[in-house]
This record gives sequence, structure tokens and C-alpha cells, in this order.
Amino acid sequence: MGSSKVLIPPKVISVLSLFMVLSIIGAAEARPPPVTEATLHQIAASLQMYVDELPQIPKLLGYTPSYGAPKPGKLTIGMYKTSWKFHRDFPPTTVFAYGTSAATATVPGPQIEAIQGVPTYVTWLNYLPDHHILPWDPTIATAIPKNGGVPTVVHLHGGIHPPQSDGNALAWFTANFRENGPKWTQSTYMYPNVQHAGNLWYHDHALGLTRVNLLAGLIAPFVIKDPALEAKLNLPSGPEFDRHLMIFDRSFYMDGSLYMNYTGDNPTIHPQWQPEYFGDAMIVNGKAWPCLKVQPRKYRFRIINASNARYLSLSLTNGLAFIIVGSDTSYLPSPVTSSNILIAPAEIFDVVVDFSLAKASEIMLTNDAPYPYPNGTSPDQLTSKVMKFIIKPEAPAPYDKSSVPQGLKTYATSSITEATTKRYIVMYEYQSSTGNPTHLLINGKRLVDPATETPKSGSTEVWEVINLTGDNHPLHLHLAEFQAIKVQQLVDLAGFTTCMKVKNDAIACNVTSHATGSLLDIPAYEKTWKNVVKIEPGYQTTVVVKFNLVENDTPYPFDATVEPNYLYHCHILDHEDNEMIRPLKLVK
Ligand SMILES: *[C@@H]1O[C@H](CO)[C@@H](O)[C@H](O)[C@H]1NC(C)=O
Ligand SMILES: *[C@@H]1O[C@H](CO)[C@@H](O)[C@H](O)[C@H]1NC(C)=O
Ligand SMILES: *[C@@H]1O[C@H](CO)[C@@H](O)[C@H](O)[C@H]1NC(C)=O
Ligand SMILES: *[C@@H]1O[C@H](CO)[C@@H](O)[C@H](O)[C@H]1NC(C)=O
Ligand SMILES: CC(=O)N[C@H]1CO[C@H](CO)[C@@H](O)[C@@H]1O
Ligand SMILES: [Cu+2]
Repeated sequence: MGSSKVLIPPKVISVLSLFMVLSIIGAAEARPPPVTEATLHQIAASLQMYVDELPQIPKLLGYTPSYGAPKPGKLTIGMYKTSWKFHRDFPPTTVFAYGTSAATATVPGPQIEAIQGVPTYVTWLNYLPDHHILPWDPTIATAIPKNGGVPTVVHLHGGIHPPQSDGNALAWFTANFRENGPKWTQSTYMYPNVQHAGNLWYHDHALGLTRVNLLAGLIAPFVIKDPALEAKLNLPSGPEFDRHLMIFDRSFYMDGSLYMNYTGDNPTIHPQWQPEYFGDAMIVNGKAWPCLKVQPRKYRFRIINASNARYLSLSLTNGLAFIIVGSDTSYLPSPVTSSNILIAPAEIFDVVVDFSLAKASEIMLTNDAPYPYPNGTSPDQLTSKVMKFIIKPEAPAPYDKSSVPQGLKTYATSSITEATTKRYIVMYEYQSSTGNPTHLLINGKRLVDPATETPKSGSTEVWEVINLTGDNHPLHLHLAEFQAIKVQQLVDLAGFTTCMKVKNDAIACNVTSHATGSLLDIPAYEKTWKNVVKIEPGYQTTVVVKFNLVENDTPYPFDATVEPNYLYHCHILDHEDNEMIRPLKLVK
């Protein structure tokens, strides 16, 4: 299906891949023996749930406290090969982790706390070994250093910062900067923190290795605070009552090492690449199915879905609901109470849970999202459970001074009418003759193809995003903030898809005559400026995209139009690594 001109003939690939599998994948450290899905499931099932305490993610200040106004902060964060205990009864697991030293590196890495308007400078250093701890695939577009080493580059997800600090997939570097990717410019990144307060996270973004490097452990939270706003809102605060829950799924071998399949879906085309990674164990803040003892009062949880591909549909038991106060980096205008939240990979929800309202002393955090979402398998007795909260029986109900005000925060209003440009963004999946996915493209193009999305810095655009695949894809743009305003089913999807496969041109295929089906509700908890929007299969999602600071509708205070520009992509990491990623080049 689709434009054959972009495909390398399979025969060439299989000769290449045979050679590369032997020379490159084979070079990973001692390759474990093959394992079955049933064994992986058994290993995860052998871990007793709710025995490890939820870890507190260590914090680094991204500013320098001082009398008067805080001053810019300077941090040096390394990437280390180290070991991490994912469960009390499990051997230590070899991981790649962020930290200020090998001894203090953690999974997830340290959270960086920044203050709005106060820049944070981070020097990112790679101390990783010559060989990866996980398999990877040289036949997808991948950073392959000539002299060994693990290519890395850090992207601050949700960050509004100059292109040179964006962590472009082609700005990768190996240990000691022995080798740099073609778009590498500097080792110290500057995060101006000029955007509104909210939740972000940082993770690796090296070309073709994002799924592997995140699976290995290179993920961590980043928070921008506006102290005056936080004081006014008076949400639960302080390290005990304001916590991150960074959730991801992983599978493990019996010896505790991380599992990733060495064999691809279509091994003759891509020897290792699989369309989605799903693990058997649910990990929160680095522990499998942890528990947290809580007081009967309000807590704030900043929930980040750091899975490679698993969507989470989260609920609480025993009568508790989420009071959602923010989504991605933005607050909602007013709180939304919901018994369930659907979180795409890389999506963030900021919620308050009031344990004083619980009908029992033990509360489970559960997941019932099918995988792949929305038409895959239902989670089993392992992945349907995430963590447990235990209300301390000994605790007297403390005086809880925090509140959840009805008015949270409003940003400059912007309407679709101020959009200057409309673009059609069409998602395709390509399959082998056996019907297995081989790669995914946006608008039929690859990352190396010249930029076609060239918005004016400061402008507002409308992107009509059309999913012609069977999966929901979380769309992520670097730099921009955006929100879905309409989700409409495509009628005669088969006819439209057939036309698109030939013409790859939504207007020529009369998209407006197809985008006339039923409308899907956009949940109230997603009605704010976001960094990830879920794209429903078979629908056209209308997204308003702002290329400015949405808080006051003002231009970026830096030049966003310079090299190496930005990117936009699907945030299912396995898709992003296999071409569901495109350049985003702002112009003056
Ligand atoms: C690994 O992938 C291969 C090819 O898709 C598949 O046959 C095998 O079952 C997978 N292994 C596991 C443990 O899922
Ligand atoms: C987490 O994100 C992944 C992709 O980034 C997505 O597939 C998964 O559904 C998300 N899970 C939750 C709980 O949001
Ligand atoms: C996927 O599931 C939804 C309901 O969740 C259903 O409406 C839709 O028809 C299904 N699509 C496919 C392709 O099976
Ligand atoms: C698009 O619609 C016009 C008329 O509205 C029709 O002439 C044309 O054939 C249609 N094109 C396709 C590809 O369906
Ligand atoms: C939900 C839905 O209709 N998804 C379709 C998207 O397009 C692919 C073809 O590219 C179909 O296979 C899916 O059924
Ligand atoms: Cu995707």
C-alpha cells in the first residue's frame, strides 16, 4: 500500500539485515536465550503485588534560590549504566539511568523543578558503554555510530525552548562526545521556562533508538512552578502530598534483566522492530505494583504515562474519583471530576484524590485499556492492576488546609478563526505480504524528506489529523501547544482510504465530503492546551495548534526558526522510531 518510491526493495533489506543482525544486534552483551510469552507472564506473575513502597522521585532544583528573585540554575546530568531493583524479591536489573552520578542515578531519573521565567541550564553527559543492553534494529533509520557507544539526546517533552536545546533526533551523541549526529550543536541545553507553569518530562530521543533507550530507563519528570499561582490555588503541596506517579509497563527475564524481543514482526524486512512494546508488569516510579500509605486527606498526583505503547485507562476503587486539575503542561479552567481517565503514551494528567472520601482503607489504582488501544486485547489480572493506596489506620484525620478551587487558570482565548493555515496530516501504516506492519508514515513521507510543515513563528494553525490505521496514535508536536476541538468520523472510510493510497492528497480525495460522520465527545479533562492529542482511528481530528506562548498569546522570546528546527511525531515510541516522525520547521 502507498507510495512504493519510498520503500527499499525487501531483497536489499534482507541481505543488509542479515549482515547487520550478525554484526550489530549480535554485538549486544550476552544475548539471553529465547523466551515465550507465557514464561514472561509467569515471571511477572511471580512478583507479589503491593509490597514495595512507592519511591519518592529525587528532586534537583533547576534554579538557584536567593533572597529576592531566584537566579538561573545550572545542572549536570549524566546517563549511566547501573542497576535498579524493580521489586523487593527480584534481582537487580541492568538499566540506563539519569542522575548526577552513577551511584545516585535512578529509574525514573531525578525530577527537575524549575520556576516560571527562571532559565535552567543542563549539561547532558553520556557515560553509557560501547554496547546497548537491549536489542535494536539497524534497518530502520537509526543513529549508528562508527566507533560503538550508545547514541543519546535529551528532549524535554512539553518544553518551549530554542531549537538548539530541543534534543533533535539527529543531534545525538555518544560517550565523551566521541561521535555526534549531523544536527548536534551543543552539550549544554538552555530551558528558558518562559511558558506557563505545568508538568513536563524529559526522555531520550535518539534517531531510531527512542523506544529502546526509554525502555532501558532514560525517563524523568520536569515541573515548572509559578509560586504565586500555586499559593493562590492552594492545591495539596509539599513532597508528601504532591507526588509524581510515572507509570510504565515492562517485562523481565528470570534473572531480572529487561525483556525486549530480539526478533521482529517481519524479520526478513526488519530483524528486530516490533510495532508495539507491551510489558507484563506495571511499574510506578520504578517499582512493580507498589503501594503508598496515605492519610485520609487530599493528595495531588502528577500522572505521567511513560509506557512505550500501552494506553492506560485508570480508575480508583472504593468510591474514589479523580479531580482532574490539569492535562499535559496546562491547568484546566476548572476542575473536572471523573471516575476514569484515559492516558495515551507520554500524556500527563494532574489530579487530586481525596482519600477522606474513601469507603474502605485499601484503594486500588486499576487499568482497563485494551492494547493496542482501542481494539486490542483487554488487560489481564497483571496489567489491570497498577498500585495500591493504604489509608493509615493509625492516622487521625489531619487538618487538611489544601483546597481545589472552582477557578483554576485560564489562558488567552484563541479561536479557530484566527488560524492562518489549514494542513492535512494523514497517518498511514504499511504492511508486508503477510499482513504485519512494516513501517508507518505521516503524509506518506519519512523523516529525511524535506519539511512540509513550515508554520510561521507566532501563528495559529488548524491541523486536520486523519488516521487511516487501525490504532489510536498519540500525536505530539515539539514546541507547540495544541488542543482537539472536533473529532468527526469519516464516512465511506474504505473509499477515502483507497483514494488516499493512490493520491495521498486529502483535498483531491474530497475529505470534506467524508468528514461528515458522527462526532465524538472530547472529554472535559482534555479541553486545555496539550502536548499530546489522541487520534482516533477512522476519524478526522481537528486540532488548533499555537506556535506562540499560549498563556498571553505572545510570541516566543527566542528565535524558533533556526536549525536544527523541531519535530512532530506519534508518541507510540515503536512507531516514532519507524518513520512516524516528521520535521517541523518554523519560518519567520
Ligand atoms: C517475539 O517476536 C516474534 C516475532 O513476532 C514472535 O513470534 C514471538 O512470539 C515474540 N516473543 C515473545 C516472547 O513475545
Ligand atoms: C501511555 O502512553 C502510551 C504511549 O506513549 C500509550 O500507548 C498508553 O496507552 C499510555 N498509557 C496510559 C495509561 O495512559
Ligand atoms: C473498535 O472498537 C470500537 C469500540 O470501542 C468500535 O466502534 C469500532 O468499530 C472498532 N473498530 C474496529 C476496526 O474493529
Ligand atoms: C470529488 O468530488 C467531485 C465533485 O464534488 C467529483 O467530481 C470528484 O470525482 C470527487 N473525487 C473523488 C476522488 O472522489
Ligand atoms: C477504526 C478504523 O476504521 N480504522 C481503520 C483505519 O484504516 C485502516 C486502513 O488503513 C483500517 O484497516 C482500519 O480498520
Ligand atoms: Cu503511532
